[in-house]
Amino acid sequence: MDWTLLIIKPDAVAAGRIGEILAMVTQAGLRPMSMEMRYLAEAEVRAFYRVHQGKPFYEPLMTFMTSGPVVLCALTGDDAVTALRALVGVTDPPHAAPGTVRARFGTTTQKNAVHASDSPENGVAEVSFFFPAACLLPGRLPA
Ligand code: FUP
Repeated sequence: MDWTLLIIKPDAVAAGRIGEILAMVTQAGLRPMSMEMRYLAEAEVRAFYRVHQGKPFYEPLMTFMTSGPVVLCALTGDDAVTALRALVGVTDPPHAAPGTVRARFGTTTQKNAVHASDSPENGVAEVSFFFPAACLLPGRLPA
């Protein structure tokens, strides 16, 4: 069983898409284990996206990700990482397959509606970044 982190980004929250996105996620068999809606602090966003530091889109991404509330959602399921990435579609919404979350609700590479972990290792790391293991009972994170 994988863990994966879904973030419904400020653009999709502002557009009123939380319910539709969560419906797609649960209908795909993914199981939400912990969820929180709030603004992210700039320091959190900087740490979360640290692998992209120095890239031209990094500073604009900080501004965007702190521009409004997000929904953080820890998901589990068999092959949850692969299942969520398939449901979400590729990074650039115009290139995302029809029916995917980003095709339906994203607009640009930056305002692409959601984040989804890209590997099982990153899934555990990203869920742990936002949620203490105690919030995830009974499906505790692997040690
Ligand atoms: P993804 O794994 O699909 O979220 O995409 P990446 O890890 O490549 O990108 C990380 C974040 O940077 C995404 F939120 C989108 C943003 N980004 C840009 O804003 N501009 C770019 O040219 C590439 C990525």
